[in-house]
Amino acid sequence: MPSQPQLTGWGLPTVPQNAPMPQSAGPPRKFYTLQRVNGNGGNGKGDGIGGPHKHTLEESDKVKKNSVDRWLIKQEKDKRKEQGGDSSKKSYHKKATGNALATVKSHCKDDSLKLFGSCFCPFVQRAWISLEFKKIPYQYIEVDPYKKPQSLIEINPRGLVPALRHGPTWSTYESTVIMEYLEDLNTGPALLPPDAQTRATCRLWSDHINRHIIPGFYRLLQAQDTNDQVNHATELRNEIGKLVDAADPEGPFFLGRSMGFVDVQMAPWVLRLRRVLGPYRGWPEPEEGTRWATWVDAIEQHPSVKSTTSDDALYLDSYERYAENRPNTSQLANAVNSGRGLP
Ligand SMILES: N[C@@H](CCC(=O)N[C@@H](CS)C(=O)NCC(=O)O)C(=O)O
Repeated sequence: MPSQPQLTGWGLPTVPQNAPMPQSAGPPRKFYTLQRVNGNGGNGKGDGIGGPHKHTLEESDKVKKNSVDRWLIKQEKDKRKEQGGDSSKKSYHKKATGNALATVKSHCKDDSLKLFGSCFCPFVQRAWISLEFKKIPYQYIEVDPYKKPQSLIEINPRGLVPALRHGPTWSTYESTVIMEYLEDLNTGPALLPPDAQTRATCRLWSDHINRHIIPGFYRLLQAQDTNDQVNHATELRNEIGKLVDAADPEGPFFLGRSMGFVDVQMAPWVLRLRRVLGPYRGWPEPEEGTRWATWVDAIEQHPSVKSTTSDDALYLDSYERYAENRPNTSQLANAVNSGRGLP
């Protein structure tokens, strides 16, 4: 029988009794005022002299209030459509916050290399960390991948972020392909090691992350049944355990002292274990002194990771859709629900 990965310091994640609830919508807002036109401009001349108005003042107020009500109902409906459910629920953010916002602002100028991204997206963060790590000049363009603007479709017909344009005509997409392309530019520090065999090992473990860890993360997050959550948490813990066991024993990163390809592939989900699976599914903090804790800490503290990370609330809000398994959340959520691989 194959031996299970030996990990110290893993506690089986428990399901939290008090998962965060959406905060209240705040104090009521006034969306309209009722203006009485009769007696001031009612004759159509704006001279303050009343004229023959078609309605009584009360009817006039009712007509205006009805059109405001219709507008409000439409707003609610649009919001519901966008969030796949209830308008009181949290939805994905459309603008970075914290350190990531500062990075967006310092990369808003036109450049021949353009990263089309979304602030909440972990696949985007992979490409973004790589650009920051290599200090390659680039322009960051925030897009809503659920609205799929033409500029995104032109690069990626499937309308997924990240997408990369380099030069006037060439473009590509898929986070791993983008990372490989940036590596092939041979600008700045390398993420892959020089030796062919160690490069292959890095690609093998990147494949493990994409094939086993990421789907496991979403299976756990989307599961609504408590038993399923416990099973998926165990599966995810085991798949992460295999990766930790394959890492350099000293670390702190996968291959040793510097951050590399496997670390960047994994980093966005390491951040989201704490910020998303922690609050929604009781995923435990790494136990101090373990190899896993050393790795998580090194990833969290790396300047290229920090500079592409928003404040915690952005992730908590943006993943509520997944944690409630709302309909129409995303292509990825649909794929996980129907047992298919990642889009
Ligand atoms: N395999 C793709 C996955 C990209 C992906 O799923 N991106 C999400 C945002 S995190 C997206 O664009 N979703 C749009 C949709 O579901 O329609 C990659 O590695 O780049």
